[in-house]
Amino acid sequence: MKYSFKFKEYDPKIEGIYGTILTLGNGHIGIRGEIELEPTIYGTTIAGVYDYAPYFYREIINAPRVIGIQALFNGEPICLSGQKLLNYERELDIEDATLKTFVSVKTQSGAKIDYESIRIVHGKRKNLAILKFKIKADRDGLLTLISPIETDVANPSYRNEIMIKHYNVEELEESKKGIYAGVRTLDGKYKIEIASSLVSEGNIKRTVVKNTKGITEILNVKIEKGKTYEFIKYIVIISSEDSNLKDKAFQEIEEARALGFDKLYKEHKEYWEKIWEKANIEIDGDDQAEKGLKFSLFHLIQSMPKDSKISLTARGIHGFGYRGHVFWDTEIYALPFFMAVFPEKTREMLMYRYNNLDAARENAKLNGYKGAQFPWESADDGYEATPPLIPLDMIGKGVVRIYTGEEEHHITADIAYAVELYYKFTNDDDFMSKYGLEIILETARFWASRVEYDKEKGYVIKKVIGPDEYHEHVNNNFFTNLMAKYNLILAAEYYRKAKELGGDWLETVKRIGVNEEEVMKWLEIAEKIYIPRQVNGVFEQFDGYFDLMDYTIDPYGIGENRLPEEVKRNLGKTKLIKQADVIAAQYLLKEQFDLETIKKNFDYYVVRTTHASSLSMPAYSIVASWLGYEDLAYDYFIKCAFIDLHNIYGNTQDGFHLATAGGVWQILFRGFCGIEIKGDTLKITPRLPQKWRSVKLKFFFKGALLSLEIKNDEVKAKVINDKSAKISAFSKDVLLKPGEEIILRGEAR
Ligand code: IFM
Repeated sequence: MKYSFKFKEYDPKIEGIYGTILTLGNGHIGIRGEIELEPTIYGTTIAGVYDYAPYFYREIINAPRVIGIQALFNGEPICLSGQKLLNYERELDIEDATLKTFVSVKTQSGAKIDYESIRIVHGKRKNLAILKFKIKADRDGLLTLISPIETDVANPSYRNEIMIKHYNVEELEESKKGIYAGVRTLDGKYKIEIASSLVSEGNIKRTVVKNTKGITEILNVKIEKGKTYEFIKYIVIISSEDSNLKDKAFQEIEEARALGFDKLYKEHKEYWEKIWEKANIEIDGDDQAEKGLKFSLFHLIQSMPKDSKISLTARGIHGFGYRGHVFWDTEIYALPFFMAVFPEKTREMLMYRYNNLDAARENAKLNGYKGAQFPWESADDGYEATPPLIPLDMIGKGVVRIYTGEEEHHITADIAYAVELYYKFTNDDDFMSKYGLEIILETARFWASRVEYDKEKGYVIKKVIGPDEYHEHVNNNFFTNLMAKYNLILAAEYYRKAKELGGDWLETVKRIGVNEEEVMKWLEIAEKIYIPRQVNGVFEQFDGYFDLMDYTIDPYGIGENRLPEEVKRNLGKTKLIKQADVIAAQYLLKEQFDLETIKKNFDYYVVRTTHASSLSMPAYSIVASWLGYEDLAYDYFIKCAFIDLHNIYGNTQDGFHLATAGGVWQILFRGFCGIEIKGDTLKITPRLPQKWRSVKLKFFFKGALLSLEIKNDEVKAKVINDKSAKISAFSKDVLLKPGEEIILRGEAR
C-alpha cells in the first residue's frame, strides 16, 4: 500500500483546511497540519482533556503549541509570509503517517534557503511527537532557531475575536536536555506536562528564555554555504488527572533522544504497517475511490482513543468544531468500522458510554425520566454538553436557541443499537453481560418513562427533534419512535437471555433490579408505540409533516445555498429535511422493511433532503445501492470520501468529518459489498459499482479474521486465524474452517 497526498499551494487563507487534512494524531495527541514555520492559533489537542467554557459546558482545550519553529538566517525570518516563496510542498503519507514539508525561500537580502521537515506523532509511544528538519543556505551566515513551547494559545470561542485560554501555567523549567512547561486546566482537573528538546549535530550553545508566552530554546549556529544542517525536535506531552509527571516527561525526552529519530521512526512505521495489515482495502478498477476511502480510514484510525476516558469526537482530534463533543456520529456512523476492524478498541469506546452511565442516569432524573438518558453532546464527564444558546454578536441580540440538547433524544436508543451491533460482530459475552446489558436495560427504562399514552394512537413520544434538525418540537418522529421500540424489545430479549444464562448476565439484571413485570411493560409499550402513518407507502416523518409546504430539490446537490432566501428562512415550515431521517431508520433497521417500501420512502425523501448535514449522504448512499440506484450511490460515496480533501461543506478547517469517514466505510461494506449479519452468518450480496472489478478487505466476524475478495459474481473468502465463520453468498451457505478458502459464484445482480 502506498498513498501520499501532495499539496503545493500556499495561501494563508487555506492553511486552516490543510491544518485539518494534514493533522497527525495517535488517539492521544493531535497536531494539526499548519506549517511549523508560521504562527497559528492552533496548539495541540489532547484526547479527553476538557475544561468549562461559556455556552458549551465543557470543551476540548487548545493546549500549548509545541510543533512551531521560528528560524532566522542572519536575522531574517525563514518563513512563508514575509519572504519570496520559491517552492512549497506538503506531503501527507498515510502509509507511515508522516507529514513532510519542503520550502524554499529567497529572503529580502537575497539569500536562498531550503527547508525540509518530517513530522510524526508516534503511533506506539502515546506521548511522543517528533519534528526532524534540515536547513541549507546558499551563503555562509548565522542560523538562529527558536523552538518554543507556546503557553499563550487559547480556544477560539463563539466569536473569533474572543479567545479563551483554558489553562494556567504552573511551571516553566529547563534542564540540560530540554525545556518543560506544566500547565493545569482552569477547573484544576487536568495537568498537562510538556517537554521538548531541540537536538543538533555538534556542540551548539543553547539559550533558554522564559516569558509570558512560554518557554523557548534558542540555538545559534554558524552555517556554511551549501551545507545541510539537521535538527530534531523531540516533544513529549503527558496528561493526567492528578500526578506531577515532570520527571517522567524529561525521562521520556531523554529516552527518545537516546533512541534517536531513525529507531523511533522505524517503530512508528512498524506500528502503521500493522494497522494497515488489518485496515487496508483495495478497490480494483477505481484508484480515486480507493484513495478517498483510505484517506478517510487514516484519519478515523488516528482518532481512535488510547483509553476509554473519551470516545471519538465529531471532528476528531483535528479541530475545535463541536468543541470536541461526542455525538451519535460515533456510535451510528464511525463505530461499525471499528467493530469490524479493531473490535478491542470498539469495546473501549463503548466503555466510555458505560463509564458515563451514572451521568446519563442523573440526566434522565433531571429531565423527569427514569433509567439512563445519554446526552446529545457529551464531553469528558458524560453530562449534557449541548449549548442551549449560541450568541452571534457581542451584545447578546443575535442569539440562536439550540434545542437539540433538550429534544434530540434518539441518541439514547442509538447507543443501545451500537452495543447490540458490537455484540453481533464480536460475540463479546464478557462485555455484554457486564456492561452492554446494563446500557440496554437502562436505556429501555428511559424510553418506558419517556412515552406518554394517547387513547387514539397508543404510546407516543412528544416534543422531539429527529435526525432531521430542521423540525423542532415535533411529535412522533419516525426515527425516534422506531428506535425506541427497537430499544425496548432488545432489552426484553436480553433480559430473557440473562435469566437463561445466569452468571454475570443475571448479576447485572439483579444489580439494576429489573423484573418480569417491568419487562412486560416494556413489551406492551413496544407493541403499542405509535409509528407515524403511511401514505402511499411513505412514512410520515412526524405528525403533521405531510401538511407542510412542499419543495423538492435535485438529489445530486448538497446544502442550503441552492435554496431561495424565502425557503431558507422558513425551512421548518417546509417538507425539506436536513438529513436522512426515515431513510436513516430504514438503513439501520433494514430487516423490518421490504425493499418496495424502502424504495417508496427513498424516492419521496431523497428529493426533499438538502444533505446540509454531512451525516446524510452515507445513509442515502447505502440505501440507494440496495435499490440499484448505482449512479446516485456512487456519487454520494465519492462526495463523502472527498468531503474534507475537497472541503465540500466549507468547514473543514474546524476538524475532520469523522461520521462521514465512518459512513464511507459503511457504504462500501453494507452498500456495495452488501455485507449483513444474519444471526450467526455473514451474508454477502455484492452490488459493486460498474467500474469496480473487485474489493479486497479483511475484518473480524465473531472472532474469525476474514479475508474477502468480492466481485459482483464471485466471493472468495478465507479465515486467516484459528476460528471458523459461517458465510453465505449467492444463496449458498458455508462454514469456513481455519485457514480454509472457498469461492462462491453466482449471477451478478
Ligand atoms: O450529530 C450531528 C447531527 O446529526 C447534525 N448536526 C451535526 C452533528 C455533529 O456532527
